[in-house]
Amino acid sequence: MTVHDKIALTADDLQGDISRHLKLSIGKDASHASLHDWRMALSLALRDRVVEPWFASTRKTYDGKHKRVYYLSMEFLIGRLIEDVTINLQVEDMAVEAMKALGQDYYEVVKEEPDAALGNGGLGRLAACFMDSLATLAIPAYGYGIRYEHGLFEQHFENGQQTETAEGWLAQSHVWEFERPEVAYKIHFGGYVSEENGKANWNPSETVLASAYDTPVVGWQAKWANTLRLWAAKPIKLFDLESFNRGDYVGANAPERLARTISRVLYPDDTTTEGKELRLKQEYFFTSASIKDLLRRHDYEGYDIRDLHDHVAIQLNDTHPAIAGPELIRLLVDKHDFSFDEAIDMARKCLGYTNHTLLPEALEKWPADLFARILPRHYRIIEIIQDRHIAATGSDIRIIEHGNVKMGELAFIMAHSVNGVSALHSDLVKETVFHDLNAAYPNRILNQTNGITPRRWLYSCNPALRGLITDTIGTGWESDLERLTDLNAHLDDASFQEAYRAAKSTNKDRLAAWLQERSDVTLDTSAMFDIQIKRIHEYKRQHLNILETIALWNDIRDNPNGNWTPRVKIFGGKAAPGYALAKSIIRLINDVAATINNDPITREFLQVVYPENYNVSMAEILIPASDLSEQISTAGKEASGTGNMKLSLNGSPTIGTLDGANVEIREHVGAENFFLFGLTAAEATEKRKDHGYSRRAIESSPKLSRVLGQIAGGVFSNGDHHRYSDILHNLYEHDYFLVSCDFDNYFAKQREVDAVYQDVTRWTRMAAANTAGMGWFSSDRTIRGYADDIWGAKSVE
Ligand code: B1N
Repeated sequence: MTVHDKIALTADDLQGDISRHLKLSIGKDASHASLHDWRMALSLALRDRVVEPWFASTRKTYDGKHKRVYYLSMEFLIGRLIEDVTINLQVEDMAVEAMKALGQDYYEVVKEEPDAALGNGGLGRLAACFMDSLATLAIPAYGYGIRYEHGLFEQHFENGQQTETAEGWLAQSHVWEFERPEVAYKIHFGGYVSEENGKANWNPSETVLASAYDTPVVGWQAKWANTLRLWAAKPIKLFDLESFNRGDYVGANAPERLARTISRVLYPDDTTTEGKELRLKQEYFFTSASIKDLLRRHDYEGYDIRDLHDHVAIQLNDTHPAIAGPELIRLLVDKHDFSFDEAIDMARKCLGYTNHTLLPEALEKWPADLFARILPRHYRIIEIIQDRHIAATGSDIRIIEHGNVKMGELAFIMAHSVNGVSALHSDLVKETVFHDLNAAYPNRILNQTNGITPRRWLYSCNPALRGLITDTIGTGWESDLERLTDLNAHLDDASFQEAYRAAKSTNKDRLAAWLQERSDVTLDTSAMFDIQIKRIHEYKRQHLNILETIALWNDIRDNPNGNWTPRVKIFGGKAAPGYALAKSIIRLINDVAATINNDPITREFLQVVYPENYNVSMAEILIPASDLSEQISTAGKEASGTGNMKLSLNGSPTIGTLDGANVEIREHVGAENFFLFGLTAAEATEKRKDHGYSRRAIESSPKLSRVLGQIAGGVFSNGDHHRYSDILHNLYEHDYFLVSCDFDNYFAKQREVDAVYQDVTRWTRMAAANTAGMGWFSSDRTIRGYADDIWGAKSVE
């Protein structure tokens, strides 16, 4: 049976469905319909076809008594859904044809869809890729998160400086979701705990309702569909009539305002945490609702609460939902008569914890007084968890220490499995942050190297390369990505190489056209497209890249008739609104771009572009068009990276450090197809002990000294000598991220890149070898790892 039989669809059917939805669901006549109306109608017609596989999956899970995975995440960065669904249903051609028959351009309609930007970066996008793979592998699963009214802010540049405005994806209705007014839980905060007959009784001071919205997530070829259940906060009573009658019209709306702030906005901090009360409330809000929901399902299906672990695996995406442990214990003890030991034991059997970063500013901790005030019962439970942990292991690691509740320690102690997200990162997890807990609980720490879904990050975003791959090795690779190694037999084949270049050039043209339309910038598509796209952060070292760009500019100006390799340096990414140094780096990139792009001497060799508001949809255009992938973080700081995987898979060799998953990418694509530079993690640690290292490194590098002198001299700031004193001061005085120490090595490696790029055959081989070698990085492989090693969950055949 083909996927089309399964979902009973022809282009005619689809056209009929779209027309019907336009009329009956949207209430518009075709002659008056806007692009937005057409998008709604198309989305609804597609959604209809997801419902059958979705119901069937739920039925099979129920009938087969299969274990379910619950993936708890503060962030799900899903992006657009129309293409995702057409591709998984394999109806793209049909959708194009149906829309054409209706006088519409499918691709224009697709572009009208706003990104669901319910995440900051890698952590949120990983959750979205995992949802795709769970559905593709037919593993029964729920994603649980928050239905933020405002996703990640929109970024604008004003005079090169980042400004932010609120994002408003929910201003329009989100057609993919189903509201579930009947699925709602009361979530409590504050108050005090009393005791009655030896039983604790939490008397909260504040209560909101968590109300469910479900989006079906359909897997490859519609074999299976799971649910992404997002919680919206609502008031338990909509309106305070008493206040209203007293004439207090503002006060009458207070319950609503209070409740809605909880799911109002996504915190825009990537790899940092601010100990803010609202954030703690958000975390408890969605975690508690999710735990209550899974317990209700367990009960509804008639299972014994004592068998919970046979039916439920809960994965904590970082520590943000770490309150899941205490919450589950609370419910088992206070509502289901478990003893504390039994409850702790049960919770541990159900819970797994994924660590995503070692950066100290990201390790969540809450002031104990704040925590105890918001969650008094949980605070007490955490003390008990801590006591039992110390008694059982003799460890001197505490969860509550120096007036803080440390969520990493809590998550570690409460989980049966703790994993890092790349081989290097998992080793560092054992050696550093969780060194002592690793000794107390040997073998608890595992590795599960991240992955990406090839459906979105190759098949969907890169039709040109998709076509070539299928022509060369046949189909099947979409859900068995390691089959890409079959491409290895063709790497030296001239006609394959030519077709590979043609695909890349199609994608570069597409990017150029997009940029022209968007910001009237013209790109030289014969130049190397050198791309760094990710959040702006000192550890990711966008400043290393822009400093190297200035040094290259200097060299070209010194010798304009040299054999230069034309390059376009492309940056994309947002800075957290409160991260001043990251914002300075953005401004510097934009200032340097303005100077370099206006230099007639270097114009044919060097261009710098930085399109504003980088997001998932932009990534889908940039990644397939990239020639060179910049993965230049200070070794030991990037837990994994996933953009590195997307770029390499799409035929863009990496210039990078031995950091995160770069290490494994290099092993898979071959060292000869990877441009390695920089200190290793161990060398970086050593270097930092070497007092005054940055000043010495700068002084011994004529190129870097010159560049920093130019910045200080106001070359890129209209003579303003102070504009970048923060960056300069940082580089000279601290340079914790070792930009100065890696600079010369990076510059030299870039010149090697230049030389190889001029050898077209060699470069094409290298790019294609990257595609061929990246199959292992499918998130299908990652999810199999979690399912086997952590969840004990199985694919439903
Ligand atoms: O998680 C990604 C990794 O590929 C990246 O290397 C890593 O930096 C990223 C607090 C985070 N780690 N920590 C966060 C995000 C939001 C927040 O509020 C921390 N993100 C990562 C996937 O494993």
